[in-house]
Amino acid sequence: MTSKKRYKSFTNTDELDGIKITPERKNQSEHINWFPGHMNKAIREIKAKLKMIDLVLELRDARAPMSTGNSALIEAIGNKNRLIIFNKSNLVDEKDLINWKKWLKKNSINFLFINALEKDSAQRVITKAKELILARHEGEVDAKKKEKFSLMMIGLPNTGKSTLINSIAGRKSTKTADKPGYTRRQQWIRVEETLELMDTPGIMPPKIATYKEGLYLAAIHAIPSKIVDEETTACFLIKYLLEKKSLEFQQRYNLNSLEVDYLTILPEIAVYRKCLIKGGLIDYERVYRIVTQDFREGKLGLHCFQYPKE
Ligand SMILES: Nc1nc2c(ncn2[C@@H]2O[C@H](COP(=O)(O)OP(=O)(O)OP(=O)(O)O)[C@@H](O)[C@H]2O)c(=O)[nH]1
Ligand SMILES: [Mg+2]
Repeated sequence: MTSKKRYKSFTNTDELDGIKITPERKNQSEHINWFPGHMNKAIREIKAKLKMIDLVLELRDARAPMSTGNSALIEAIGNKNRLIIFNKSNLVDEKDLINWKKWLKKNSINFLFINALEKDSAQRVITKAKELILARHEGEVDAKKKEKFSLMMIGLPNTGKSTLINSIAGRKSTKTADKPGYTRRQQWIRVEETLELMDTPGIMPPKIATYKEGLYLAAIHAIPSKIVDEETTACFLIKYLLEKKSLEFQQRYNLNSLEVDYLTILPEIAVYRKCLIKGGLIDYERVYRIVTQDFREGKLGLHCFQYPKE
């Protein structure tokens, strides 16, 4: 719906000062949190099923490898064997991937970087999962004859758990959507006689450590816009891309310079993408949506918010 309040005059950029526009203008100590009741229930249900599971596949988003971990989930699975899968690696720069792989190897962590939409990734997950399960049973009588593998998919919302299950199964066995919190209940998916997978609802950490991490999670869409609005997410992203001097960002919106304040960028994008309404007013909501969506689809370059700790 069009409301006067949503639009600011393009010709008078001073008006921008009048509106709530940046994280700075909000309370910086503000905490971002999203932990609806069904997530608590989902943790209890994971614990209840662990006995039947050979290996837990923990899905994370490769654009925020640390912030998409969840200590509450790790605690819930206890000492169950775990493989960490960094999904959406097609949206991450090769250099970042190399750094992370080095760090993970050095720390003896079982991991894979994948793109859940690809068949080849699904195959790599199954091969590695079976390898880890058999290695744990090594030395046991009949270990090599283990005939049935039960895997459980866990992780934050929207990390691609259901998508990976469908790629492994080779059919649409569970529903997916670019909507955090889409899967609401556990579901077993039988891939073949010898392989079954459990889909689970995405679970957030009960407390997100810092405001910045909350913004990373909003940017990759692990948190819905009803919790962090698109204005906050888009302004954070624009500042991040300016700081990184992203040429893809500059080219996509035909920006004059990256050496400017992000407030200068908003009208530029609006003009270039025709987010204007009668009287030269800017539809800011549309600008925010375009930037957020383009970033999530990798159209503003390949990025990773976090670097491995030395
Ligand atoms: N670019 C890209 N998109 C992906 C990848 N994997 C999943 N997606 C997309 O991410 C969105 C979320 O996927 P889902 O599989 O529904 O995520 P989920 O982890 O099951 O989410 P919840 O059910 O909310 O916990 C969908 O739009 C997928 O198409 C990937 O490797 N690369
Ligand atoms: Mg799901």
